[in-house]
Amino acid sequence: MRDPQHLVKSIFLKTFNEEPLIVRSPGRVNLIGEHTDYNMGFVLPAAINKAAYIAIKEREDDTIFIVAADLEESFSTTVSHCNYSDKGWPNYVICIVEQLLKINKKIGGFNAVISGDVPLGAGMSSSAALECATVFALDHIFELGLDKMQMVKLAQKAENEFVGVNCGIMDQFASVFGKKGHVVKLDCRSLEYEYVPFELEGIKIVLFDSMVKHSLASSEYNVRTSQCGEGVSIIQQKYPDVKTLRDATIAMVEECLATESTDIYHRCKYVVEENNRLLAACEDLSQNKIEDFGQKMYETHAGLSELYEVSCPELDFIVSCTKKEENILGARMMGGGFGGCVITLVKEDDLDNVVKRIKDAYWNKMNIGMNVYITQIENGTHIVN
Ligand code: GAF
Repeated sequence: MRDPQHLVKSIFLKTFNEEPLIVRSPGRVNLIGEHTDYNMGFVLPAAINKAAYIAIKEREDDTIFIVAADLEESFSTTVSHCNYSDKGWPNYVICIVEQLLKINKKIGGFNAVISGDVPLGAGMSSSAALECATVFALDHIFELGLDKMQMVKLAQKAENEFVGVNCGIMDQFASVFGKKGHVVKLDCRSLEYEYVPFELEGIKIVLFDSMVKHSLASSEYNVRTSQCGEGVSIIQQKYPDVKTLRDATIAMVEECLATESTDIYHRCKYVVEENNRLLAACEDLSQNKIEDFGQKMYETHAGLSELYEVSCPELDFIVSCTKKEENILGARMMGGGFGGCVITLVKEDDLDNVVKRIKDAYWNKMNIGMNVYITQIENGTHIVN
């Protein structure tokens, strides 16, 4: 694959014959704290060495002309009559334009070339990365004066409204605020955050991609968000101060939900446990107890699979394979679920052999060739030229 940064630049120069601004916005991993963001809990993501790129420059007129470098396709519309495209891919740019116009930001026409190396549909937030690259780039060329948190919220709103997924703030936040060598402990209620160093001697973050892109992901995601909301409404009848699952305790969940629908009880139990688990995992990190941290990742997977029911046989199988490897410290499915990647912490010494054994086992059992990504933690959205 060609380097996407060079690709967007060379295609921009060739197509428009002028020098663009280039913005890089990364995909993300999340170490622990899954499905906690929209419940106003904590998450622990990091931006990675795979990113979306946009090369961009303003135009004299109000035309928006976008080229997808990898597809060799283009799309054009105007700011005054801004349309979505049947092709799909331009809409991750257009949905940002739409949000900016809604808040009365003055933007003009622009030329853009987009590309990236965040695998699509692998749960590494390729769409959030492109949306964040776009809002950052438009803010810069049209001097809109947005701060980073406003960009994150605008990109999240675009995803909610255009993609129709009631996602939380984690993916956009990680893409914009990521910091090299650090995970970000984000409190999704107050939006306060802390950078926690995550450069573990001899340990790599390795993603095993199940290659499953489940069509249920968006619809089931929205079912989960409303089940959590229903759980909160029931708990509130007895404990009015509970506004979100972040405010609930396990004791409250047991008292108020154990006799309710099993689904609601299980979903809420998982979320409250996961939030507590994340806080304990951060303690492990601060004391360098990485084995304990890894065990908590396994507990998260069990909760996601059995209580939250967002895993799938392929992800469960990969996690079961990792348990046989003494050089894997922890593993769990990552992101929304129903496919995508398993995130693992692997000791570097035996990395090649571990990867080979898991790839082989997956092929033998599922007849699927998997991709494996050895990630590094990089900085969030920034200008690269
Ligand atoms: C998806 C969403 F976009 C995030 O907001 C988050 O809820 C995640 O699933 C699950 O933790 O990536």
